[in-house]
Amino acid sequence: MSQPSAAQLDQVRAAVKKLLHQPDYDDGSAGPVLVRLAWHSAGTYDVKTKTGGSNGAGMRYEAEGGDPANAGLQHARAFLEPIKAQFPWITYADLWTLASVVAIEEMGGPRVPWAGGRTDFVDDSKLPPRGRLPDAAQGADHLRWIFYRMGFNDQEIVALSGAHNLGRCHTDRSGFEGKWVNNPTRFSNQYFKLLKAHDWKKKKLANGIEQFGEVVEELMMLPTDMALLADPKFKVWVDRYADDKELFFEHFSAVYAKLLELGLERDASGKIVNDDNLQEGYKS
Ligand code: CCH
Repeated sequence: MSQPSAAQLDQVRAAVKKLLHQPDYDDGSAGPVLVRLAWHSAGTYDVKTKTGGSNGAGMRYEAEGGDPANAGLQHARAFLEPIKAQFPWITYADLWTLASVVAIEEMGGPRVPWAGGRTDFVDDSKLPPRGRLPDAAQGADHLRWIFYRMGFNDQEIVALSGAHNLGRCHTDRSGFEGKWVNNPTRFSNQYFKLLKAHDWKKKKLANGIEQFGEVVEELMMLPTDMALLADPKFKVWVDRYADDKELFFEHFSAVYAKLLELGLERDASGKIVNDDNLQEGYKS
């Protein structure tokens, strides 16, 4: 069998669309947690050592899946299991990343270019150590340290952070609590608007964790979200994205596509090169 065809991938896309509606889960959609799954699978990448990244879907195993930073993402993986069972030819690594771009688009966000070819082979020598994902209690220096390691610049950091339009924090996962925007299942630039509009005040939760809150709508911001406002170089992009939804969508699409490609090398035709571990169904 050669690479999965566009028609096959369309079947997977359709199945993901159907699965997004989850009336008994959070705000009624599996979308936000699927986006977080894909981001955490890719966001372990290190450009210097070429370790980490979405290839391999290592989060299925304890070494990566048990990282406290990944708490709660088992729900996202469980949502996708029936699709994997229905379409066994797709790798987990492709399914997780593809599901997130379907979710973003279905929630009203931009279409994100996506290409398949990731394998489920976990190379132990390339396992990302824990601590590669951002710590929400920190500030701008930490964000740069984490995202420069993946190869992103300041503009890209701010654009990616706009994903916090979606979903919420859960006390039993990260210790933080609440959502960033009023409609957390609709992709928009509301996060940037609210970041600027409200008078965010430090607030200590019952568990001792500090986040930011405002009294008007009972929304929240993480310390790292507030760092985007406080840092002049980040703030330039917060301002631009708050004012211009089109620009944000365009930049988000580009940077999210780049995130999902971290660690993959393709030839001019888009085929993954230097990978002997392609799943049987993907070999041409
Ligand atoms: Fe995030 N994020 N994120 N985030 N995130 C959380 C939830 C979501 C940080 C911390 C947290 C990105 C960047 C950062 C989503 C997408 C992205 C939570 C709550 C914390 C904490 C987890 C919980 O309790 O369930 C930090 C720090 C950074 C630094 O930049 C990026 C980049 C993306 C995607 C492009 C999404 C979506 C959620 C909601 C998940 C849900 O379950 O609703």
